[in-house]
Parts: sequence; structure tokens; C-alpha cells
Amino acid sequence: MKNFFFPGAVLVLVLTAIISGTAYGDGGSVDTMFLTDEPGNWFKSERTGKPVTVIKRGQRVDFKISNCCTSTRHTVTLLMKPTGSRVVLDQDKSQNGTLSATFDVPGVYLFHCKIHPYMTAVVEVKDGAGNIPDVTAAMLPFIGHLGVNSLPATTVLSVVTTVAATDAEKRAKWDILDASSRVTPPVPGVGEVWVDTQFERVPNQTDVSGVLKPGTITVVDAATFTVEREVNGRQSGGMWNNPHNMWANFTLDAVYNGNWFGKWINKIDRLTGSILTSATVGEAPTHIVTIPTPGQNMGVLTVPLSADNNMLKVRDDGRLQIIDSEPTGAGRNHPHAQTLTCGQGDRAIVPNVFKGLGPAGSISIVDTASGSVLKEFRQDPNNPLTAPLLMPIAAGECHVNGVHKAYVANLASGFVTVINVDTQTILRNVSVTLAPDGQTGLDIFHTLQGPIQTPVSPNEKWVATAVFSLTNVDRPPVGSADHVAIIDTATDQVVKYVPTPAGTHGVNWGIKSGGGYYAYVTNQHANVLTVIDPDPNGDGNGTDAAAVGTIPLANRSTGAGATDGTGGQGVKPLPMTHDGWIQPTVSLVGTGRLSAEVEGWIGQLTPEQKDPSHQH
Ligand SMILES: [Cu+2]
Repeated sequence: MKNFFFPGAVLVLVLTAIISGTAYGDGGSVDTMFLTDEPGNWFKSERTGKPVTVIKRGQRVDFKISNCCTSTRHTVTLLMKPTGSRVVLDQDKSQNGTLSATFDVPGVYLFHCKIHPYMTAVVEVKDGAGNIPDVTAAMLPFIGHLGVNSLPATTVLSVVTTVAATDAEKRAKWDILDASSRVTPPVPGVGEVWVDTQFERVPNQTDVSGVLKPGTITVVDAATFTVEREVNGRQSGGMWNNPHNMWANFTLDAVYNGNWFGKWINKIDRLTGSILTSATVGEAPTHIVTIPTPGQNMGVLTVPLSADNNMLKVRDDGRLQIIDSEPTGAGRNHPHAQTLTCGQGDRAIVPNVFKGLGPAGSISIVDTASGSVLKEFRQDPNNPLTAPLLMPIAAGECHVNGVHKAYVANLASGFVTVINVDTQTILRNVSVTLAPDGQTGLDIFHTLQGPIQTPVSPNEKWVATAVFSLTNVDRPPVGSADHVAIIDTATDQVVKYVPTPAGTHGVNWGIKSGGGYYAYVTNQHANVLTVIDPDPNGDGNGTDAAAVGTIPLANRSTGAGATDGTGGQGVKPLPMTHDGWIQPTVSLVGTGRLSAEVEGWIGQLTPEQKDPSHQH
């Protein structure tokens, strides 16, 4: 697999390459793009107020990363440029300060952040006649899959969902649905579903620097599929910014939350939604998973820092205390969504999104107790098993027929890597993305899609992989821009593509009443939660997998406008369903340590749901 971030060019060891000013004149920068935490406007141009700027050939643009506008670090990485351009811009680690580029060839340049990959910027460079040359299939193979050789820049931009600065643009490009979109699943769930509605605007919700920051948590009652509560960060002391992913403690009276565009994690009272405590843990904490190993730091939180190199252990003893910090690989890591092995949780599978310049990442198997790296699979373009490890971002895991199997989503290659965690070997790679002409097996430049969360069902049968689209262009065979790929763990083949609303990002498994599990799916560019039944007729064959529910998340929050209920990323159904996490809660029934509500939830579970270890 070619290193497609720099087609036809060798990787050059430069942080910032500024094409010499002498050929074009050097008058300083004509625009500054501020990296921000504002949904759809993550690179805000000083001139336009939007993530798109138009300049002339030879002019310079500065990119500023500071606490004026963002609470963490980022990269500014050039993804696409006109044929013949010599501009390069990329970094091997997260940045503060100013980066610059001077633009040498007229046409369209596309940038993103490798830590928060949907942060998108566009620089359009006019030619001598004042026109912006088309985007060609040579620059962006996606265009060719639409059956044309080139498209005007305005046409391309009109379908890119990550460029949506205003409410009007969000309404035009995103799936902002009303109550009539509701589809209630015929079989209820049990418990609650916590959704990080990361993009919802909240008046007066500011970070420690006093800057307005987005994000709420929307809590859905799984029995009725209605919103029962919304949590915001106004009581967090400014330690709240783009709430991204959650986990719960074993008594299910507290939910932990990580703030991806900040430095903080929170502990939230489940019943009231009040923030009990918050802690500064480091740059861009992502996912939280508790350790289920009896006697071995049981209940301690594992927290990767995606704009850094380490995964933390955080003990909750009333306040949140860092007790360990270990690198998740050799050199630079940028770890994102880890998972711990079903049952004991003795090993962590950690995707390291990028290791240096370019998109090459790695996947580590870590000894949970010591934090030592047992095995690191590094991307190697010449090895078919590791070539797809381009921006690995999220992992799922469970024992399948007694073998611990991990499924890791590689955002840039479009493949899910299947790993035997016990033998520490890669078994295969499964393509889950689709080009606009229905082809699979192609990278993100052909599909403008990438897989994100990819959990294994607690009964070991299915993997549900969220496939995120950067555009709203539908594609066969699903007929939608985004989808969930259902992988059968017996064959490790995709058995069904299920269409989903815009911006499909998160998935997790929750209890289906009477037996089995639902995949709860979040969609960051929509205001609904999707409920997927992987096997509605229960015959063990997933070819009938279907979306059986669409749950509106907007609840007319004051000031939220078009963002009400949007931004769905992390999703945490309670009770926690997997082997290792459900049994400790079940074992507390009757001890007085569970609330009556939680006792009621546990009372509704089948024996299999109470103990999915398959050892009884
Ligand atoms: Cu970023």
C-alpha cells in the first residue's frame, strides 16, 4: 500500500515547508486560520469566519493553535493538493503555536488534524484569471468513482459534511431530523443509554480560559427510548469541552467522561447528572475503560491521551487520582480508543493513531497491570498484514470460541484488523468501506469514509463497525453515505451493511429485553441515536441485520439551535454488558450497594446476559 498522504513524494523531515517566497513575492500571511473546538468550524479563518479561505498564488496562510480557541494540541496536515504543487505540511506530534504554508499552484488544498481527524480546512488558490481550478480525480480518486474526471470546488465543498460553520450549513448538510423521524424498536431495551452529544451548543458553558465550549450528554431511557435527562458541563469548573466517551463504575451510580478537545475527565452522578468531580489528566483524553480484574486495580480507569504518547491509570477514591502513566508503544503513539480483554481485562488493545509524519500507526497489546507493551504491530507498507494500519483509531475485543480476538478500525485504509490476542498474531484485514460506485477495499481518498468504533457483541457473535462518511454522497449497496458494517465473528466477513444517518461514529452493545443485544449507534452529523438488531429473527445469520430504531436526541435545549442532540460520539449503554463488567454489578444485588433502579434493571436480565462468559 502506498503512503498515500504524499502521492509521488518521499516523506521529507520538515515540520513546516514554506515554498520560497522569492518566486512569488513574500508579503507575510494573508490569512490566519485558528484551530478551534467549534463543530464544523474547526479551522476558523480570520477573513471569512469559516474553515474555507480563498487566496492568490504565492500567498501564505498561518495556522494558529492557542487557547484563544482550543483547549488542547493538534496537527495541521495537508491531505490533498493540486497536481504539481510542492507544498507539504505535516507534523510527527501534536502542536501548539503557529504553522504556515505558502501556496504555489492554483487549486484546492485540504487539511485536517491527525488527532481529531474530522477537523477540516480548505484553502482555495485562484489562478491568474481569478478562477479556482477544479478538483480532479488525480488529486482525489473519490471524484473518479462518481464517474467524472473533475468537479468544481464549490460542488465538492457542498457535499463535505465536516465543513459546516453555521446552523444554516448544518441544516443543509447534516441529518437534522424532527420528531417525525422517530422509529421505536418493537422490543424494548433495559437500562439507560448515555450518549456524548459532543456538538450541542450550551449558553455560558466555558472552559478554564473562559471560552465557550460545546457538548452535552444525552441520557436515553432504554425501556421507552425517550430522552430522560441531559447533562452539561456548566458546573465542571471549566473542565468540560467536547465530551467524547464514557464508562461507568460497577455500582452504576457514577459515569466517567473524557473531554477530547480538553485536558480533563469528569465523574458524574448517574441519577442527578451533577458533576461530582473533575481532574486535569493531560492532552486530549479520549476513552475510559475500567479494569475488571479482581484484586488487580479493579475499578481503576484506563485513559489514553490522544495528543500525547501514554495511557494513564486513574483511581477513583472520591477524587480522580493519576496512579500510573505508561507509553503505549515505542516512540510517538497518540493512542485513541483502547479496549480491555473480555473477562479478566488483563490485556489492553491500544490503537496508536500515528507514529510520525504521515498516517502510519500501530496497534499494541499491553499488559494491563504493569502497563508494559507485550507486542506492537507497526505499519509496514510491504507487509500485507500490517500495511492497512493507517490511523488505527478504535478497538473492540471479546473471546470468540475461547480465543481472545480484537478488531481494530483503521480510519485511513478502511480496513478492520483482526488479531488473535492470545498468540499475538494478525489473522486478517476486513474492508468495511465503500466508494460511491460500491467498490470496497479502497482507502479513504477513494471512499471519503473511514471506520471508527468497532465493538464485539457480548455473545461473541457480531462486530458492529461504525463507518463514518466525510460527505453526504450515498453509495450502493446501502443507499446511504454512512453505514454500520456487521461482521460475523465466525467467518470474519461483512454479512450486512446497515444504512445509518450522517456522521456515524460510535457503537456499543446494550441489553435487549428478553435476551440478546442491541447495537446502539451514534451519528455526529445527525440528532438521532440508531438502534441496530444484528439478528432480528435470531437464526444466527446476520444477513437480516437492520436498524430497528431511530431515537430523536434533540430536547429543545435553550440556545442549542441546529446543534440540539448532535455530535453523537461515545455511547455507553447501562448496565455494562460484557463479560468482566456485568458480573461485578450482578454480584452486588441484594447487598444494598445498588440503587433500587439498578436492582430493577439487573432483575430483568436473562441468565446469559447476567453471565456472558460461556463457562456455565
Ligand atoms: Cu485536533
